[in-house]
Amino acid sequence: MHEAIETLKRSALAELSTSGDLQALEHFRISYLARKGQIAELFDKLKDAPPEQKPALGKALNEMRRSIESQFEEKKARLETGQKKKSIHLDLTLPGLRPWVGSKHPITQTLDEIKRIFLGMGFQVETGPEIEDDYHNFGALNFPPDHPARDMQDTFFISNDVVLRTHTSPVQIRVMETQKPPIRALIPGRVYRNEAISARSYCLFHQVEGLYVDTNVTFAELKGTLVAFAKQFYGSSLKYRFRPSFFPFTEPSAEMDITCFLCKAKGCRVCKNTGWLEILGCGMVDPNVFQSVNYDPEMYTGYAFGMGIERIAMLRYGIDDIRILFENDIRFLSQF
Ligand code: 2U9
Repeated sequence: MHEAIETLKRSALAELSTSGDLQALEHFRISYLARKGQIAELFDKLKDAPPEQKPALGKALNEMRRSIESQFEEKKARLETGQKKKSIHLDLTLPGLRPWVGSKHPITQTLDEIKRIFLGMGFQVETGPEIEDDYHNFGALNFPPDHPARDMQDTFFISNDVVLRTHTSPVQIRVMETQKPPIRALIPGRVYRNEAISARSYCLFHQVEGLYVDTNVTFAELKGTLVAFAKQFYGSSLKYRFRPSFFPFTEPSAEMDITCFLCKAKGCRVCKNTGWLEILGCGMVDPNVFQSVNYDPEMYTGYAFGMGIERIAMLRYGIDDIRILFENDIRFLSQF
């Protein structure tokens, strides 16, 4: 009898699913659910079943009837309110959706190109922490105790002795603390400065710095390396100049300018009518810095350089507001 219950349930539900209007549904009701319908007929047979099977069979019959009745009521309500079962409408003639293709952020693209050039000259990428102690960010780099960069106005302090690094130079200190010369390191990374936010400056930006330490490293090698870099990055026809400058960690120090590629050195708003663009700072590592890392300044010399990536990317792509590089606006980013 269990089999008969199951068979009736299956045929009732199949018929219910094909009953497309109220008339067909009424036909279904009479056939299955009415007082003399197929379900009632099966209930009648219960009296002939062996007494020990009656409770289980009664339960199965009741469940079958409840299930069919509830689906019948549901279908009836749906047909009465004119609702059809929700279906997915597909218009196969619509044009397809164009998938979004991601691209690298202009800062990453600029950094990748700089890395490619210096890796080709034997430099190796090194990284370090963005939260630094005062010693690695300032002391070991020959900043005097009263240097203005140590001021709250310029540096984000986490505690008296802990800062958000203001440059990537502490990584070079860490590299020299753990490795012996020769060293050819390229250090890209995020740095933080407590400056008023404007079109020209932001509270964080990216730098890439380089350090080369060995015996007999000269300023001529520094110039040769940086000119080779600039020619690959900006084009071989550029003109360049080195101007004297000052940094606590290098002596002598210089800044490198190239002829303005925006106005072909005729003078424009970006080069402030000088025809020159400053692209990086550099110098020979100060002997005091070597002393901090226990390198003998009589034995070793070295050069270092640094550049701000935002500035280089802004010049390269003609961007006039640094803030847009940090806003993640898809209308801006999808242009790269
Ligand atoms: C060690 C020794 C020397 C890194 C250097 C510069 C010159 C420089 C600026 C460029 C634009 C910072 O982002 S910016 O504002 N950097 O001009 N950086 S030499 O010299 C070092 C670093 C580490 C141990």
